[in-house]
Amino acid sequence: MEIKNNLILALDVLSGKKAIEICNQLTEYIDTIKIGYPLTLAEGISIIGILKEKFDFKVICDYKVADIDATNSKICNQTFKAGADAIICHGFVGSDSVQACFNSAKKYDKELFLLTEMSHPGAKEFLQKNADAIAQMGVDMNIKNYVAPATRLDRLREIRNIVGNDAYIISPGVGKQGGDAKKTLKYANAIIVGRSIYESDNPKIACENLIKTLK
Ligand code: 3DU
Repeated sequence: MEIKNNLILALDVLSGKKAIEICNQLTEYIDTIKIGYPLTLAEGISIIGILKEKFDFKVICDYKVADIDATNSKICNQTFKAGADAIICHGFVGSDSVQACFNSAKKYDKELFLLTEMSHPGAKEFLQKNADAIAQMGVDMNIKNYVAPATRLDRLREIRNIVGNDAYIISPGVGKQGGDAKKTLKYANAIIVGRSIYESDNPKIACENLIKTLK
């Protein structure tokens, strides 16, 4: 996936109006957004098509799909039918569940991102212990796209080592969660940034300043 400025906007606002208002200010800098349950539950799945039509952005749906294979297929199919360019699934559920998501992405000619380790402190309790194995499972399955944390660069580096340089890693946790944008991009292909842009008094300036730090 080609991502402008290697920056994905996480748009966890709670109304379509607010989402559009923020996107309007950022079209110069951003061509890819990530939406998740906050905006989708507030507005319905049609928000994907609405944003795509208005902005021609790539939309990654962070639905962290984590169910049995049959249910995962339905979730992914519905998401791609609604216009998503990519979906994020959890890996801890195992290869059959992940394969169902991958098959759906292939059917719609869209992308799947496999979530390895999360960025928050709680990820150390359970997920971290299995993150390397989750990444290796992705490699064995021929998955090309991954999500790995900006908040623990040693872990991000290790996951990069496992998935290899040809894999595409997007990394959340920059800004509000403490991760550094430039350091993260040593190992990740793109950073995911939410609150430090959309909660800012001036999202355009916040975005512009962040991009300057990447140079
Ligand atoms: O912390 P921020 O506001 O910059 O947003 C980060 C986004 O990335 C947010 O949508 C969150 O749900 C998502 N995310 C993580 O923060 C950490 C993960 O491991 C995976 C997704």
